[in-house]
Amino acid sequence: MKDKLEAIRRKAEAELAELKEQSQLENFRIAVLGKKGELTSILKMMGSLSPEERPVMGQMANDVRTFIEEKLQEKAKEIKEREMQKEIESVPLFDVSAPANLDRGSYHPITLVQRQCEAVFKSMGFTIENYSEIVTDYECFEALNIPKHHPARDMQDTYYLENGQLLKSHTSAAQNAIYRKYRDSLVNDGLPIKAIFPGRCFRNEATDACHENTFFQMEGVMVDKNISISNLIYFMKTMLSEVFQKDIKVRLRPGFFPFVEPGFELDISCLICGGDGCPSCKHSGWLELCPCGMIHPEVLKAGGIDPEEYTGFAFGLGLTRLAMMKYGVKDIRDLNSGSLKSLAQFTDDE
Ligand code: FA5
Repeated sequence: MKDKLEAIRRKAEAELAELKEQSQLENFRIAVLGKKGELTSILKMMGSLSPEERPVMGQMANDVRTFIEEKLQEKAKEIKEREMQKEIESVPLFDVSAPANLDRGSYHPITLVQRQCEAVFKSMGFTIENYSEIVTDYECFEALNIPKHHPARDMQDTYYLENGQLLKSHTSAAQNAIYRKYRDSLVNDGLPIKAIFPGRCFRNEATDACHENTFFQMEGVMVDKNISISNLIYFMKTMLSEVFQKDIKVRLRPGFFPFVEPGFELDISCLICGGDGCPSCKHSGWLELCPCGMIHPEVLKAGGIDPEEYTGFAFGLGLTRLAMMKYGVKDIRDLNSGSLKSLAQFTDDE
């Protein structure tokens, strides 16, 4: 039995050295350590040993198991690091020193991702709406279940005009108008409301590598009978995989916004650092990209829609941050810099 255990240890070590993908590791674990695995089969023979031999062999079998488990963990770490490195290398980093073609104009990276997102949502039956940058307090806050003096207003300080209007702090400010525009076709003709509305937003806040005082968001809403969170997740995933043309790691965590219930934060793994942490993701490895949730009944009511009969989801995608991730722009402020030399690097994209 001692020889068999030693043979399993050596064979496992040699096989592990050859493995290259995560999926192969799981197959290996099952084949060696699983219920019907090689090591487990040997352990089943323990009963036939003499009482003196049993503890010695038991100890040896445990040592072999621990050895294989440790090697397996080392291998998993090595494969993960290699995959991350590959992912980082696949993102073309924004190189400010690269020679630029200034003979002809180019689309701004935000325009490029906005168009991509619009094309994806259009193909899924969404209409594209345009909305003013100057809005009323009612549109930006009150209609969204954020009354005067609500603490949620502190997160979205913006710039006010003398007549009491303001520069919109988020694209959600258009929600009420969209519900009112389409409520009749929803109620009378049974057509779902499916709309996206990209736009420039403004916030009176300090800037850093991932915050600007002027940035773009793209709001999306869908309202109909029986809309659920699964619909929301489906649309978000489809959009991200189309924009990045590959699988992107996302996580959903609870988030609070007075205009949705329940509310979520959808984060994507930072593509600048591959999830290790850098100034672009505030050293967390994740970038807050798209808060979302089920539209609050009060918000539907404010839009003239009966929340007893209809439900819906809403999301507020950070378009500027999406452009950063897509084009490997490390500092959000480069996007508003107006530097033709930097922006012209994207000329060939369209
Ligand atoms: C909102 O603005 C909500 N209106 C989003 C929403 C819509 C929630 C519908 C639920 C339903 P938030 O303040 O977190 O949420 O901003 C949304 C996204 O905009 C952020 O994830 C981020 O990607 C982007 N963003 C926010 N502030 C800035 C900023 N200062 N600079 C650049 N991007 C920003």
